[in-house]
Amino acid sequence: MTATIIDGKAIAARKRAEVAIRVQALEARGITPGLAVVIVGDDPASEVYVRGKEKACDEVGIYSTKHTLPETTTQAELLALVGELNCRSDIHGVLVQLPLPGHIDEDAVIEAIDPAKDVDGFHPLSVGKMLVGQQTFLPCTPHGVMVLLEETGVDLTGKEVVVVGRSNIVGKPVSMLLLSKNATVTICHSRTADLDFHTGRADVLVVGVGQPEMIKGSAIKPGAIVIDVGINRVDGRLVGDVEFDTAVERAGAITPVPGGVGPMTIAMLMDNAVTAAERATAHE
Ligand code: NAP
Ligand code: LUD
Repeated sequence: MTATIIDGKAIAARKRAEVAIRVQALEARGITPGLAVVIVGDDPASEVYVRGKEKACDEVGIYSTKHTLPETTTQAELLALVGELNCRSDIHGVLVQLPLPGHIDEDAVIEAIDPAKDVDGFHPLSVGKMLVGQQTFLPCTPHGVMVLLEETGVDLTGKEVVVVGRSNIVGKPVSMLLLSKNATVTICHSRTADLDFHTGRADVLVVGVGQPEMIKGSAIKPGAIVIDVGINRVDGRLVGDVEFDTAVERAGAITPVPGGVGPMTIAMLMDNAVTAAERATAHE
């Protein structure tokens, strides 16, 4: 039996279409949602992702501005730009693409973003609100993972869910969202003693480690739902953190790379940008 392929590309397209309808409703009130994307340096992967974000903005009707700064930009210069964007009334969402050059303190930049415009959901206030279940901006990739799981129809209540990776942008937040849906969540990382033991018990396995094809089919519970967040370039080809060819023979459902979580990250960003505009203009 081979797994059902979870078509992130198609699900993301549907989400963008839903967002476009909300943009029309804002337009009818004379409001155009605006998103500012800041990119520092010339990391080729970041450029691809930011281009995808601009293209999605055009498609759904969000006004977007792109701010490309040189690798040599100082932290003070970047903070000054973030400060300007925070003040602009035509910009409802501000995003600084990561990673930043080594001489810039990422935490300081994230904290400088107005939480009302934090469409990445990376600000500590946003993270804290998510943790306690208050309304905020959910981080795009973890939120995209939750939407993909919802689309499979799985009821997470009581399920054994294993997350591999504990980063601030993937593993930790996705674990908290899964917990909020009543899953029993195990978080694994580079110091986990027996990774296969944990992955082999997972009804739902979410992997975000940045290690090409690290999780083999033999480590997956037969019939499990596998969400592969990883994006790795190997010999000019994109592969996930899961070895797709062996995993697809074991899993019940699996996301491909590309065409899985990646497009969802962008779709959920569109959702957050429009939400930011809706919230900022609720009393207009
Ligand atoms: P990261 O910050 O490098 O974190 C990697 C995590 O994986 C860490 O928690 C690390 O453990 C763990 N890990 C590394 N090697 C491991 C091993 N051999 N066994 C078990 N755990 C291991 O990476 P990230 O930002 O979370 O990104 C992870 C992957 O997702 C990357 O491929 C990235 O490109 C991709 N990504 C995709 C999207 C998307 O939209 N699809 C979004 C974000 C990231 P320690 O904490 O112990 O070091
Ligand atoms: N920083 C992100 N850094 C990296 N894949 C993305 C991403 C689209 N501040 C901030 O955009 O949300 C972010 N906010 N991230 N990422 C990763 C992470 C950030 C990753 C993949 C894709 C955004 C994407 O569209 C395509 C796919 O998987 O099908 C493939 C695109 C390709 O590389 O050809």
